[in-house]
Amino acid sequence: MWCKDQCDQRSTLARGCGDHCDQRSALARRLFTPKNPSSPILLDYSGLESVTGSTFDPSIPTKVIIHGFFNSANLWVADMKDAILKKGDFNVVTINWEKGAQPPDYNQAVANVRLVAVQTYLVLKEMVRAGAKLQNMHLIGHSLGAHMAGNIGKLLDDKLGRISGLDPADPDYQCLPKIIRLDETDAMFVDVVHTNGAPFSEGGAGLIQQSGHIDFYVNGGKTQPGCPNGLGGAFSALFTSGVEAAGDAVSCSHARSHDLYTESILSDCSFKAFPCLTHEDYLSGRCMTCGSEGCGIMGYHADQSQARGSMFLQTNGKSPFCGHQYFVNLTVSASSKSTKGTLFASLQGKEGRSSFAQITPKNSHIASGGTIMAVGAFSELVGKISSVTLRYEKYGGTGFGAFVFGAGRNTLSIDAVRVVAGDSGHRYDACDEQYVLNHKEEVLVTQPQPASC
Ligand SMILES: [Ca+2]
Repeated sequence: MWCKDQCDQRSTLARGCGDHCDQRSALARRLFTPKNPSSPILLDYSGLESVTGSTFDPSIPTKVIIHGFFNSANLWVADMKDAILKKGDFNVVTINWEKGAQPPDYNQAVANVRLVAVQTYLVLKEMVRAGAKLQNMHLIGHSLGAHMAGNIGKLLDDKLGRISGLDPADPDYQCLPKIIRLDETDAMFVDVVHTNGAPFSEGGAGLIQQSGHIDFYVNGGKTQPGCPNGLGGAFSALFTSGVEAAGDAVSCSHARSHDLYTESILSDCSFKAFPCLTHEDYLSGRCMTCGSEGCGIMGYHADQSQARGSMFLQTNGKSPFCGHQYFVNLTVSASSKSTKGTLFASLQGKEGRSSFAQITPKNSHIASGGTIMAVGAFSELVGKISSVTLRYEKYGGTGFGAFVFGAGRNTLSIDAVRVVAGDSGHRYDACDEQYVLNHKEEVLVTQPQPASC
């Protein structure tokens, strides 16, 4: 086992044979700095020289990136490292514990988390001896790596500057004491991004419970748009595209957390998130103001906001994920029969027009006389809204040829449209006429006079 492959932890520390152990276990702490942005220097915990003899600069902040189960520091970790070094002058350490995080033995990987945490802690201590400050250190961990960051923070007496937990792993951690899992006591500021907190039986891999000073529930925090749905989606991928695609399907929502975080580092779009108690409340438009607590900023820039607590935001299903939050409320005509399909909207205003954003889940049930409430992520801010363009795409049904079942209707009629901008609180209403949406046709919704709806 990997744990046994490692030198015994106590004797290792006593002998100071960290380098030797690392070689045997393929564990690597790779240091990148502005002086060596692409050629890593390996750090060990055998003494101060490992740090002082490297390009490590104690006067600039340090970022440590930690991957999770069935992963390595060669994948998204490398992309995040590049984005951070593009952002500014930092020491970036990537922790590669690939061999200890290998499937199928998840429980062994959980045990290894504690071991790698101790070894990483020892390296950070050497950095402090070299003159670095704990408050300038920021650990970013995905899945099991998030809990490892929490363990390291605890070993450093909770004096770390910041931990960002990216969809902290759920299996073996849910409801465990805070000392074992990532929580808000592990650093001076702990921000958590939830993307795959659905139940494990439905393909969820992340914790849904609040774990930081600020928790971001992206698209509700359970599953992500653009990802196959849970285990059903994985089985479907298995039969249609093979084992690798099935693995991607399972991890898609879980992996979205680090994709979002990496995008947030250099994006001009702010990933603004609104304080709210539940996703249902958020989608029903009850939380489109920042209130007294203030709005959060999901991702790398979370520390630029004073907001705390549970925050919600919607994103796009593919990169660029970030969008401006607009609440859209549509009243379906009672004369329009129930159907199944997807609705999109584009906004026009004084400052321009937005691209189309999907405002209902794909192939939703749309009830006759019902209300559709959603928050969409729009790519552009448009200023005061002057019109809205709607597009309806009916569900094509299942089957083929003459044997297609469950398809949506060709037409959907809407009686009223309301849009509320999350950034300004500005409201747009239109309700003077019935808007008839034919399949895939764009319909412009205007209201020449102020609406009384
Ligand atoms: Ca903890």
